Amino acid sequence: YKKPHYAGNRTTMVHLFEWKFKDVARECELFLGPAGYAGVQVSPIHENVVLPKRPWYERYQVVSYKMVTRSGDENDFKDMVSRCNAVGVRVYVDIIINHTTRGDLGRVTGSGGSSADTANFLYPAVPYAREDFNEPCVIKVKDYSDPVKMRNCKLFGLLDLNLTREHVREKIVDFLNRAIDFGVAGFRVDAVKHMWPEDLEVIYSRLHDLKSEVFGPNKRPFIYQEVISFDRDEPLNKWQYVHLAAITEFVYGNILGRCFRGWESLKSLEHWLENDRRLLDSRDVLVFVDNHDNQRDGHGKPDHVILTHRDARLYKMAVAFMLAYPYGHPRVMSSFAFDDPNQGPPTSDDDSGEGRRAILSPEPANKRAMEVGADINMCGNGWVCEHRWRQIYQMAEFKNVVGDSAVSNWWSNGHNQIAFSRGNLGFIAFNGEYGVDLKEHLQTGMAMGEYCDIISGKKVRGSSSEDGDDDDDNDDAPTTASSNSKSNSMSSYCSGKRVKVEADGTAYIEIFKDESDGVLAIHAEECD
Ligand code: LM2
Ligand code: CA
Repeated sequence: YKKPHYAGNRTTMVHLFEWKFKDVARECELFLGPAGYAGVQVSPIHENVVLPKRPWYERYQVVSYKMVTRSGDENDFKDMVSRCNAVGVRVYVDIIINHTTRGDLGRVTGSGGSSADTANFLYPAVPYAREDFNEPCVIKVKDYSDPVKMRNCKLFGLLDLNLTREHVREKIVDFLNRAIDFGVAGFRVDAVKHMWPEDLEVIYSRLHDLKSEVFGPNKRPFIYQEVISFDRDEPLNKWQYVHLAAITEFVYGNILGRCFRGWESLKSLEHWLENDRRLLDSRDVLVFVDNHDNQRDGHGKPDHVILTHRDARLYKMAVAFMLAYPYGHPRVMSSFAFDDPNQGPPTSDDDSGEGRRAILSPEPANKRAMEVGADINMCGNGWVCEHRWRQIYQMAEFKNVVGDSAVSNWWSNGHNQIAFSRGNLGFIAFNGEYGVDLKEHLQTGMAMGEYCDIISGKKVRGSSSEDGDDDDDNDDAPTTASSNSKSNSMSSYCSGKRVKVEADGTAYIEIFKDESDGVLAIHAEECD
């Protein structure tokens, strides 16, 4: 359950938080696939309670396992999964199996029109009734060390399912297997600390193999369990679940936040990830700089450690580090902007139904204009789309190119300027000093040649909209950024800094203190 089953050399997934499935499908074809992203995590797909003002978190309150949400219905979901798979982008679903809705909501209606009587534990569309839930009790802060209360009481007042019951297990497993049979590659499991490992083990073991037409025979789903856990001495911790499947590693974003905010030196990153005993093994974890929860916790708090798109310059540096240094399976966050941390996505704020779509409105006349090479950042309407930032998507490509080559040629100025290579395939340098330039001759480990920095710019290849478009409409698969030999042969230039690597592998590297980005990166596929 720890393999993500990415296609080809791909390595990085994106969380398209609250996107509509129609938009996700289009994003797979027009951007994620061509950019070399490996996967997409989508918001929960089961029917949820409809709450006043439509906060984002209503999707964490389950009414039934009908696949109808504001992201779309079952057909939209199914269509999205096959279209993303067709362009080599895998789909992972956020699943809420610990609970249903709050119990004090009375009679409610779900996003698919089903009703529930929460006071009486009745969810006829599943169906669930009183006996499917644990005895009501509420988890208080002081209970965080009590395994029984943590697993059997209500988290935030959310009615707690009794996962030891065969009926409950069946309903959950059927739901997950429907998603697997549509072609998803795995799941993010919500609130894992609040469930017994033994129950999860039974549920995972009953899942179907992944769809063999897409993944080949006998492949198990990728499962990454959300366990917010920082240390071994916590009574409930990630070591109690890591034998089952992968874990979302929350220590990681804290470390990168501390270092890139300057609370610790960047130099200390040289051995930190190998030596910190709070971290799980690289093969066991999903890593991220921020997620949909902790990007909200820090709202308005200047001492918050987690970096988000709001601290754009530092954020891009931290994400670049995540994608350059080999540790875990990285996930890039793609957010919508908010003033109120409860506020729902731009999609939900108008009653016309469509809402403000993330991108691509109006429909581009020429699909090819949307391709990576065009460097068009089309997101708007309140959608941040970090995954489309050049510095981020080109680092996802960097990670694909360097593969599993080792870290070498580590350099630092003793403080906050660092650099390292990934074999002879990639090299990256960071200037995390305030008010100090980085100007150094450094060993890049790379072959002689002139490289184009993928942070300050990109290799611009002959404009795709002008190449006499006879693009065959039957050919839906977009050309990928690295295999587009047609445009490689056309005139191309580097829109960013050039880095000249000498015969001995050294290069003169400059990152000035006032540059918009404090990082520079080159890899073997962006070379003249
Ligand atoms: C998670 N992981 O374990 C999700 O990542 C997190 O986003 C979910 O909480 C949580 N578990 C439950 O699935 C979110 C949100 C909560 C929200 C719940 C339920 O972060 O704030 O709780 O979804 O919708 C909200 C209110 C909370 C209130 C609760 C019950 O924010 O104040 O509790 O509803 O009304 C009194
Ligand atoms: Ca529970």
